[in-house]
Amino acid sequence: MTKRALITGITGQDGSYLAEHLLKQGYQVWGLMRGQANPRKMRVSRLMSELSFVDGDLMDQASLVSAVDLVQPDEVYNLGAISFVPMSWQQAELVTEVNAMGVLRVLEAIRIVSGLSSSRHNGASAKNIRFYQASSSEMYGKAAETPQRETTIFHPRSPYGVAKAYGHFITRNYRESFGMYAVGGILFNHESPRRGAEFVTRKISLGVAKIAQGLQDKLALGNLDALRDWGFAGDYVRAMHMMLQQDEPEDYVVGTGEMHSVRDAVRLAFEHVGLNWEDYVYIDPVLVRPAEVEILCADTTRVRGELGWKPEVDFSSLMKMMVEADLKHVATEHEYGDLLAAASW
Ligand code: NDP
Ligand code: GDR
Repeated sequence: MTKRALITGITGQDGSYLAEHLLKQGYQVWGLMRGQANPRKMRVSRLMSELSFVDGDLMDQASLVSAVDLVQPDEVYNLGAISFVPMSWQQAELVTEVNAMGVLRVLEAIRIVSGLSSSRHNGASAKNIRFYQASSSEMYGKAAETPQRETTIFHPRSPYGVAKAYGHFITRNYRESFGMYAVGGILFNHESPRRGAEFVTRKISLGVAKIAQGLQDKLALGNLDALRDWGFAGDYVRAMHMMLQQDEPEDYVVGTGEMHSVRDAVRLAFEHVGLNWEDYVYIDPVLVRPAEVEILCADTTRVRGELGWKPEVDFSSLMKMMVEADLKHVATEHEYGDLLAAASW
């Protein structure tokens, strides 16, 4: 029987890689699409003939019930979120609505469509629709230990991280309350040429490409000392899928287990085009966050040992891949726009 998957966040970085991965595995894939004539639909234009879309918004409970009812999925991947951390200080309530309450709404949609009573555990049918929640290493924030593992206590440092922690716990709670197959993948930063231009690796690769082609003089950045465990998005969507194929639902940390500073990322990217980063980069204090997450690094023992997952692309290859892709985009699009680049994936 062909499996059916519903992905929220289909127009995002991970949504596109996951859709590709699931289509290759023979799935029928539906993407939840919000808004009228969403311009970001272009981002999945390459997959248009194979993908189906269903209207819905994480802010709208009824739309999610209708979407789950229409698609009758075997697996739901909730990747939809406002994912840019700094925005969560400016629009904390909105970010909480989408990133926290949105998770509850998807779980409720699954519960309602599965015919599960909210007051009684009803085992077998509860496992029919499997649910993946896009949890985040931002939940660790100012963690008491490094590397961070599944049992490390959360100390989120942004409204985004707090909302993600709610999403993680409510997923676990629905698993425990209703016997749902519902898991949270605690994913560390993952990047690609499809990454939004506001995130630091893509900001760097785009900046380097424009500087190398004489279209930009300087690159403004914030905290260069922050340490992150950066991997390739295409690798991480495999882990999402694997998490839903296990006998028992479990949460996993997913990362490379290696950390690098923002400064390392900048140096590598500039080196790739034969330039010295110190001649171009300056610090803009506006880009320094109200409360920073200084150090994140994954303890990958369980994901490697129990799931058998491992990343294929290392940090240096990832930065090269992103710079190479942006050199091409910038060369063909002088008035560079993220959407135009996305259309040429
Ligand atoms: P993106 O920012 O690229 O994509 C976010 C997606 O969420 C977009 O498709 C957007 O759709 C959708 N979305 C936003 N608001 C709503 C809403 N109200 N209803 C429905 N959909 C909405 O994120 P990524 O692909 O990078 O990340 C995917 C998920 O993984 C996110 O939940 C993120 O928080 C989480 N995560 C990401 C990590 C990373 O390093 N990339 C690490 C850990 C977790 P639209 O086009 O309509 O705006
Ligand atoms: P992050 O990613 O906040 O970790 O969240 P981002 O790339 O935005 O920042 C990483 C680190 O780089 C520092 N930094 C800058 N960041 C940005 N965006 N722009 C700058 O100019 C800049 N200069 C320095 C930041 O301070 C930070 O320390 C990402 C998102 O995908 C989340 O949705 C996801 O949950 C986490 O990764 C895991």
